[in-house]
Amino acid sequence: KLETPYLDLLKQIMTSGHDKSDRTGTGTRSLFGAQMRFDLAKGFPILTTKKVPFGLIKSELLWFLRGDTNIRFLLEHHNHIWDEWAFKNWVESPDYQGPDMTNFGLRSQTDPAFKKQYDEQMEIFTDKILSDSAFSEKYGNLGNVYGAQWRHWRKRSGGVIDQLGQVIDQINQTPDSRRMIVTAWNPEDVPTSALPPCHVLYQFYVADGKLSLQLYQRSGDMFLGVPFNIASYSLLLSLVARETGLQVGEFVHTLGDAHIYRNHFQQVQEQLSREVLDSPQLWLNPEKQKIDEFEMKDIKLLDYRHAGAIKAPVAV
Ligand code: DHF
Ligand code: TMP
Repeated sequence: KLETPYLDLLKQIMTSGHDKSDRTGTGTRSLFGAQMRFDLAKGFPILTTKKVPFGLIKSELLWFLRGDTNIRFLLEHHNHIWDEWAFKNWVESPDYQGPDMTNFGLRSQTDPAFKKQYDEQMEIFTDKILSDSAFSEKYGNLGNVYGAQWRHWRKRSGGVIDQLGQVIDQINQTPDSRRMIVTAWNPEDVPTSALPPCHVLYQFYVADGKLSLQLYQRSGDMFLGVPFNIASYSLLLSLVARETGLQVGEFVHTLGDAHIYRNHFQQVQEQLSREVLDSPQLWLNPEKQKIDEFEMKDIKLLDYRHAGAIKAPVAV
């Protein structure tokens, strides 16, 4: 089955990972240096052992491809996966006058009274991002995250580089090139970023008429983030293959610190006990050729069967 490398890595971390404290105070079990390979010719590697919300993956990738870094676009698509990181900038700003939100991520998991206040403040915040453009300009922006680095990396001399656009030109013109790289890691921006990039760098490779992509991810939340990352990069690979007229090859996922948060252990056990199903197929509107032309309705999964969602708290 297509998702076996993922399930094997979960097991390996559970049995031989190092117990380690982490920035969020949650605690993890982790391994350093791991690789999973997915042959996209065999299907689309979205997990079947739990429901992975593909709509959220599509809108997040379209957001990156637009070069957008403001959560307003995500909220317009009912996508809340980046809310906490924008909210953090807001509640730490002098303009915020509401109840104290220090350490909201952990406190909202243990203190029901606080969680109520937090949910209220979050709703006020996201409503305001949608309704007030001046506010969203200031507090909806996550800084120079993926979209900015991929599509308009700032040059020292002024002007910008469209890294992804340039790499697509290279795939078309010099497919044997070993330099087809897009990097999101900009050391100058790391200190001011809401969350320094987790998926740091990716490289394309062409052989036998097939396009492959390898991602280097410095830090992987195996239960929550990584299933999204696998689907998201597999979709990116499929879109770039469409634009360049190549078949899809492999998605190679290389991880630095691959970890399972302690408060996800139970969910992981549940997931590993489930039956693995056949993966779905990806459908891309045949009338669309360029990555910038795709909209939500042009991207679909055919026959996505899964064993149902498993909820887990995200460490902020
Ligand atoms: N921080 C941490 N600690 N882990 C992450 O995976 C992570 N991911 C980020 C930003 N910061 C992060 C961006 N991607 C979810 C998935 C991906 C993601 C952020 C959040 C998530 O919560 N997924 C839930 C359901 C989401 C929903 O239905 O709204 C899931 O069950 O997959
Ligand atoms: P860190 O910056 O301290 O490594 O924390 C980031 C956390 O978010 C870490 O658990 C990895 C996780 N993460 C993913 O797994 N995938 C993602 O796409 C993102 C943005 C974060």
